[in-house]
Amino acid sequence: MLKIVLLGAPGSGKGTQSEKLVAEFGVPQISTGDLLRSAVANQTELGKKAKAAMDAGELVSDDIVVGMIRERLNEPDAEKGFILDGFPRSLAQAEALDELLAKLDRPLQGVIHIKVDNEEIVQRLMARGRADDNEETIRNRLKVFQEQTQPLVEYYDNKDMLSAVAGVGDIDDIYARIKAALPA
Ligand code: B4P
Repeated sequence: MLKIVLLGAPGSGKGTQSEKLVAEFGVPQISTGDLLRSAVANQTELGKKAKAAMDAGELVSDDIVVGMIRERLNEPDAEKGFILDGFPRSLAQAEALDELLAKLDRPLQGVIHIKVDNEEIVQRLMARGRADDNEETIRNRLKVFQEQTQPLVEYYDNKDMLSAVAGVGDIDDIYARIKAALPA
């Protein structure tokens, strides 16, 4: 039963590698980015609140995102495990996750940090061209990552839960590195 977090800057390949893990391990990918984009597309109240932050490359409020994750982790398919993709993204979210998983008695096994340098990220995301993939927003997302998400590297390292993987090069090679880094 795989219960992991994929941590990495925007465009580091979290979504790409999650799909491969889902196909091999049969546990759901839980992507806060996907959940938020779906809420925006469906014009739900939550989506309306999230849209401006997403368009600007800022984080959506912890309350909204943690509430979404609480609901998703309570769905039956998450009982067999999960790959958290893009969550947590702040210390407050990491602490909320610890609390949620303790209540569910489903402790996290480990955190994989996919490392890619900023210039490669800007190139990849400009090539993808999603609504929030323009240069100004990408640079802001990288700044937000540095300020709010990077502290999680130390947070999980202190808990001895962190493995770093080089995220540049062939997608299958990166996947092999991730598999080698998975918690036993
Ligand atoms: P996300 O959807 O998480 O977007 P992302 O960080 O860009 O990651 P994504 O998974 O899409 O990129 P990937 O690396 O797979 O978040 C979007 C926004 O939602 C945030 O800015 C924020 O506003 C909000 N949000 C989400 N979660 C939140 C939270 N927890 N709290 C608050 N707000 C939150 O892929 C990128 C591209 O690289 C793809 O085109 C892919 O094909 C390519 N690629 C992948 N691997 C490659 C490789 N090895 N070589 C070359 N290209 C590669």
